[in-house]
Amino acid sequence: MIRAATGQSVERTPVWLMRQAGRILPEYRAVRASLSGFKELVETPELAAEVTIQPVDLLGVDAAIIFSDILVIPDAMGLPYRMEKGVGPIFDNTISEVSDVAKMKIADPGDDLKYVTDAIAITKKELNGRVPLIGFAGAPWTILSYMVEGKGSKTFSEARKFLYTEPKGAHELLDKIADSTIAYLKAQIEAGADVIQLFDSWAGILPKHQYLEFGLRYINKICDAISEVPITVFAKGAWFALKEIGEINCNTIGLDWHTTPAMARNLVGGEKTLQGNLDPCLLYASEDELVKGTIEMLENFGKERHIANLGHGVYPDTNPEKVKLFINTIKDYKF
Ligand code: 1CP
Repeated sequence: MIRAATGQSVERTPVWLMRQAGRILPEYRAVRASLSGFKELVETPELAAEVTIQPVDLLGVDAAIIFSDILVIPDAMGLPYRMEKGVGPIFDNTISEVSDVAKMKIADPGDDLKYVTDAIAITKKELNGRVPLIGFAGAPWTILSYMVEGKGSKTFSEARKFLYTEPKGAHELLDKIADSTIAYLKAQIEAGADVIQLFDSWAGILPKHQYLEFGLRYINKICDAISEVPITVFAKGAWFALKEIGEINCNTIGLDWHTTPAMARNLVGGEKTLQGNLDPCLLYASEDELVKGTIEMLENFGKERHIANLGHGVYPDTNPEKVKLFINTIKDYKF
């Protein structure tokens, strides 16, 4: 995976799945059932390490991704979240005006996020070099969305309203999130993360000019600050900004299923690795259709500079056997 990310030759296409830890495995649910909730799992390094390694052992993926959440950053900046069963994350306090932004601090990873770096150190030791470990964070725009909205949303119109009504406050907040994220990612790398991925899950809801101003500007700042390990930018729905994303100081660009490999390659040029992008719903189709679609994806990206993945996180009700078929089809394919 590291060779694919840095443009070196590979014997086959590497594969992992976004949201591979948690969600689909009964073995994950068994660990989770013994605890008070999601937060306890994330904040207990030995258990976070255990569920991080499960997909490596049980599914055979070529990378592990540390079990955590993008929302640990607002938590460390002074906006705690809780995970409500059947609802998702809830913030009891939110950002609604510029004076709220001033109250946010820059996260200190050595203090506020030590549970993540401890989990990374334990995972690295237990993986013992079998596969690389991916560290991650949310991109500033997506993190701002949750801090303003206070929960998930279909439209994130409160967060989008904030960009129009408080543009100066939005920039101040995005800058604080970016600085917190840089410190956090550097701490993850120091603890042992081999690759970093930024998740900009809500990139696609902004018009292009706003995404360049409030989204990519801060992804740029983070990527310019991280040169220790390869970095992947996954900006979901941001097909309209692929050319600009191709100019960022990153190694790999994650793609959702709205983009064809040819379109993406054409827009970003030959210097980046592409990651993705099978429609996660194809895992609900027949085995024959899944194998056919997976091989088509491999052939369309080509052997070099591709890391196979889905176009977004695997859905919780996906049959793990189908996930194994997806992975094994990639591992067995000969170019
Ligand atoms: O009770 C539970 O088990 C909670 C479910 C859960 C899990 C397993 C949440 C709540 N987060 C996670 C783990 C998680 N989240 C990981 C690590 C494990 C892995 O990759 O398998 C990662 C990388 C994330 C990232 C994440 N969290 C994103 C970005 C990726 C994406 O899917 O777009 C986002 C947007 C979140 C926020 C979040 N956390 C959890 C939920 C339900 C949500 C979405 C809230 C919403 O907008 O409705």
